[in-house]
Amino acid sequence: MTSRRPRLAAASVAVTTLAVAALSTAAGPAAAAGEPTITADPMSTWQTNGVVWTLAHANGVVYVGGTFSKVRPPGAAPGTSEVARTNFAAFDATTGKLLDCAPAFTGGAGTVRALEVSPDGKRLYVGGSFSRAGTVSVSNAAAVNTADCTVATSWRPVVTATVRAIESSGSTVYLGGDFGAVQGQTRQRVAAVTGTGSLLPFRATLDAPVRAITASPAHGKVLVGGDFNVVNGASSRALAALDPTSGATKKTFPNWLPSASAVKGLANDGTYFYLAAEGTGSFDGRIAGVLSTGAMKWRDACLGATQAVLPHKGVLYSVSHAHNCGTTPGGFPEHSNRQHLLAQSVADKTILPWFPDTNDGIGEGIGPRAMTMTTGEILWVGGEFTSVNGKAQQGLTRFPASPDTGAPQVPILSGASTAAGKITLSWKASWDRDDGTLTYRLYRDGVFLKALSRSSRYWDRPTISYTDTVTPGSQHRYSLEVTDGENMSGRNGPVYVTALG
Ligand SMILES: [Ca+2]
Repeated sequence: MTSRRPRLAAASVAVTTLAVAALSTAAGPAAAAGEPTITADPMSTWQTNGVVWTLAHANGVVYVGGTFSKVRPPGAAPGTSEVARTNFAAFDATTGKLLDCAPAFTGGAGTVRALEVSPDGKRLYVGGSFSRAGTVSVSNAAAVNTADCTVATSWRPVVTATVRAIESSGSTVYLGGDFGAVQGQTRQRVAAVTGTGSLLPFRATLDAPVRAITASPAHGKVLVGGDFNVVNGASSRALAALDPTSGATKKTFPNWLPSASAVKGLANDGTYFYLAAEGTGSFDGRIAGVLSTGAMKWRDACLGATQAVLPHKGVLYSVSHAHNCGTTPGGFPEHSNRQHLLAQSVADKTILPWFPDTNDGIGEGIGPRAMTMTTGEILWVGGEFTSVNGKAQQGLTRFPASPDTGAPQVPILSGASTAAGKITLSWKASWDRDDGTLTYRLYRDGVFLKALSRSSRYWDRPTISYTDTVTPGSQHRYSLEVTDGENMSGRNGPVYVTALG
């Protein structure tokens, strides 16, 4: 958070040197260069009564797809104040207000698994397992006109099974999923159609479902991820780069992912692509690759299945249930807590000090599953959680870029004198969900004495001490407060200490 905070710059000049010098081994090089994340402070958000699988936004509206039948206002307990919404809902991206746009997606398994907005913002493409969108008969894929929320009767490709991924690129709409045919033609797990739903020649054959697609027309590539082992007859575990027009293989990745790992999410920022991996006792983390060459940029080794990735302003946000990031810079050793949201430096994979969290929740019990960043820089997160930062909140939450509203807790202060005229104050470092370096302000007899900045994380809270020099034999009253740069804790203490004479 530090880099986007004008007030801190003026207030912290005196402690800048200390802050940099104090960075512990928990913080990698990216942390030293600043903390460019959004906040970890949730905004008031509506809730769902089931799993949110996918999110998208356009024109100030956030669209939510999943497996649910009701939504309810912020703060409402399960089963209260509910409004019917069948596997689809729309909200004002900024105010969070529930909108009237509400075609029901029904039939089939009755679930929405993919949402994607066209480049011009006029269409919302919807994939999943359903046979009706509102009153319109469809086959696992549909389009909603964003201007008036009508279901587009002109875009109704017939897809034989669940659609799990959609990528809209130029005038082409790529579909990925479990299917074997589209518009009556053989298409094994991936296909491309036009904006009017006509099947394009693009064709690739994969031996297992596609779960994620990201296109980079500038690099002449469509990347697909999923459960597969073989792409167009060649070994390419869980990831492949295809020609955007023909579907021919541009690059295989036979050795990037072990056989027990699948790709659950893909995204790109125009230079790099990023994947989210889920493994069973296997690779579970994130990989960054170079779009132009297909070379690996980095991979982390966190354990705890990753579901989605979202690059934004040099930070890779991800949702997972990471419980061991011990070999990743800035990461934590194995612990019983499952950390469900992470931010990493795109440059070097360092885990940044951004630790909002959810619980595991319902369904498979893996917490969040989807993200979208609005143009107003609000990160919406959806999934199967039922709490956020320890408070009841089901299915949806969101975090703004500012303001940071979370104050760190003031630590317990203790003091003792071990030498004539010397009083040593000590305390265990506090921590903050979106600030890695906190500033501790000591007071002696009600007067400001000293500011100390130290790096801390919730799993790494060093003991901090400061030795004051006073008149031998004199008694003093000490208290302590701590700030993240924007929010000041209460002041604790006081503790009374008499210096040895
Ligand atoms: Ca903070």
